[in-house]
Amino acid sequence: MAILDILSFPDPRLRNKAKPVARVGDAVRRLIDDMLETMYEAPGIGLAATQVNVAKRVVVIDLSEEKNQPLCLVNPEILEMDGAEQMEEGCLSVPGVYETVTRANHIRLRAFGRDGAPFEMEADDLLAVCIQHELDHLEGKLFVDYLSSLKRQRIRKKLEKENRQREAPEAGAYQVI
Ligand code: GNR
Ligand code: NI
Repeated sequence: MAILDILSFPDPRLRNKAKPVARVGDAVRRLIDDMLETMYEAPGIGLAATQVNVAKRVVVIDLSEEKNQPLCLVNPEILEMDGAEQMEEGCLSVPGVYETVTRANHIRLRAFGRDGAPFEMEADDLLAVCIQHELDHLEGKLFVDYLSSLKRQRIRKKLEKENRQREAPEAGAYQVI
């Protein structure tokens, strides 16, 4: 298992469109396990492969308090969406930013699991929102795309500065990690 690096907005690699997984073999299972470890460590309630710079249609989610109910979605497809709900969203790729987004509050979904078996499920509220947020990542879409361009521009400037700081800390300035 390994903790993977999470890309930060506005990294252009977050705009890559993920490709379907042909077969759930050892490499995909390893990716899923590394993504789960990375998500739990962050911590977050979901993670899409796009965020760790892997262009495959793989998502992990865990909404449980105890972080012991992982949900793995390979090649997920939304079959139905219903209703609307506003929720404050955050994203591990847009750290420190929380904004309200409107999404469907009920969905039906088909996907393959970690065992490679297909399944269908229904999801409501936070789980439905989280699944839509993760599926957007697989399309190269971020929750900030639902905000006004002015807000997005402000967020971009703030994170560009933070990303620069993180990549090249000023000479003489100790970085506490
Ligand atoms: O940890 C996360 N919390 C969250 C809260 C509201 C709506 C969506 C999310 S997903 C996010 C983790 C993440 O960035 N997944 O891509
Ligand atoms: Ni996200």
